[in-house]
Amino acid sequence: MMAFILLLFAVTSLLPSISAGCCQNGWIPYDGHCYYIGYESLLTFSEALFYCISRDAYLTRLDTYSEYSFLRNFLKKTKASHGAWIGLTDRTKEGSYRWYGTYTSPTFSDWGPGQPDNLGNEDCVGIWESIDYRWNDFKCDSYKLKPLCEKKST
Ligand SMILES: [Ca+2]
Ligand SMILES: [Ca+2]
Repeated sequence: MMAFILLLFAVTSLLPSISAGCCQNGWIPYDGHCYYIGYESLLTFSEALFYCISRDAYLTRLDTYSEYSFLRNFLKKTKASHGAWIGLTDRTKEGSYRWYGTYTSPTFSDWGPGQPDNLGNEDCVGIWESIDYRWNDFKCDSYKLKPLCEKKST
């Protein structure tokens, strides 16, 4: 018992040095950032933007493939989300996808088969269960997905 308590103490005292920062309750930590999947909400792209802003966050920008892999696996594992918006859109110029907020081009992509197809003018990107949690372009204002928010950890 004593050994267990000592071990517990050793582990908890190590924690602050392991994690680079802190995330609020319900937020998922990864590599200095915190993520939140609004499982309870089905929103349009614009609504998802506001959903994240109202939580001092932004619609997730996938800067690295490892960040994407982590989130994709998380969505797959929890299965509670059939799809989630990321902050990628070609609303400004058709075919030119940029991250919302920074207007930077993505450094990688993981489109599902045949996507993006801009079917009926689709300009907003989500990670979608039907294509094994890869990317699809959706209609921004008529399709509803869960918001996937991101912020820096504190
Ligand atoms: Ca488009
Ligand atoms: Ca599409």
